[in-house]
Amino acid sequence: MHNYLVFSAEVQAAREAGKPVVALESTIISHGMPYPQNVQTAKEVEQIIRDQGAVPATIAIMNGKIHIGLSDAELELLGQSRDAIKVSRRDLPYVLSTGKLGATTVAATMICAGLADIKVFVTGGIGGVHRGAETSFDISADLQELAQTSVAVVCAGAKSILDLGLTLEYLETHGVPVVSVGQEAFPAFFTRDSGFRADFRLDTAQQQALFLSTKWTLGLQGGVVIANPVPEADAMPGTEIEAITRQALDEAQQQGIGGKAVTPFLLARIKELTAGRSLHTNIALVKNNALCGAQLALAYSRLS
Ligand code: PSU
Ligand code: MN
Repeated sequence: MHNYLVFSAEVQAAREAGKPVVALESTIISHGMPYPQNVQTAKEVEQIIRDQGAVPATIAIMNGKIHIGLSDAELELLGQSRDAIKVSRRDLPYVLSTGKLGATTVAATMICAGLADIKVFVTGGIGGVHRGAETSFDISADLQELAQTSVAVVCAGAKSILDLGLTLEYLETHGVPVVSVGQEAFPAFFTRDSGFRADFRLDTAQQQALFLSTKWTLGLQGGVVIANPVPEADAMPGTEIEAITRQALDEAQQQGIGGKAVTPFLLARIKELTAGRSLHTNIALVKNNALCGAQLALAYSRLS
């Protein structure tokens, strides 16, 4: 298995020194944000994690290897690529065995983090149960991964392109705890309040770390959603984002967009329809999550 893992020098040094490492996904770079803001954001997010005293490990698939930690040149390659494959659990063996360039989703990043023994992973938003899933059956593999892979996923909740009520039901069924930070509400990515409550509220990194270690010490395998709301000043108006989301969903249906193309299509359309303001919010919330995730990784490593 370890033949597939390649660690950057920085991550390798952290492993040897026992320093906490924070995983970062790469679909957000290749399919979630435009160039050059994607690469710029990826670098800034990594620096926020370093400034807290942890080590960032952005994960991607290159030349038949799982790269844990990318160089600036590798981030640039991924950020500029037009044909990087969006890699979820299903896609991993294909992209690895063919040597193609792959950007990992939440699900695939969790798998790779698990293989590399990284317990905390920072992203923007998780995938979930799509609106209309009762007919489309479109449920992100992220949820099934959270059910089985023991990695904490720090995010700003999930976008309301999804059916957030059904997403939370699915997570409950699979025993995935949803923990919110600083509030009771489950956040909705662009906005702080989805109208649904998270299962638990744990405000400090120490509390969150104890929660993780308790779960995993008990042998309760699987992930934890650490839902950290977007800062108030960077949030978008809820009514505006709902109208735009409905329009993007209608367009996806009219154009017959299906399968793994759905989420990237909706993300790109929302960005266009908000004239880039959603991108500002997206960048702000990922940075905010990096701070939260770095502190959690530090607190968790102090426990063990
Ligand atoms: N939601 C976002 N931003 C993203 C994604 C989801 O707000 O960038 C990406 C993540 O990589 C996530 C993936 O894991 O989309 C989910 O895709 P799908 O719905 O096809 O499972
Ligand atoms: Mn899907």
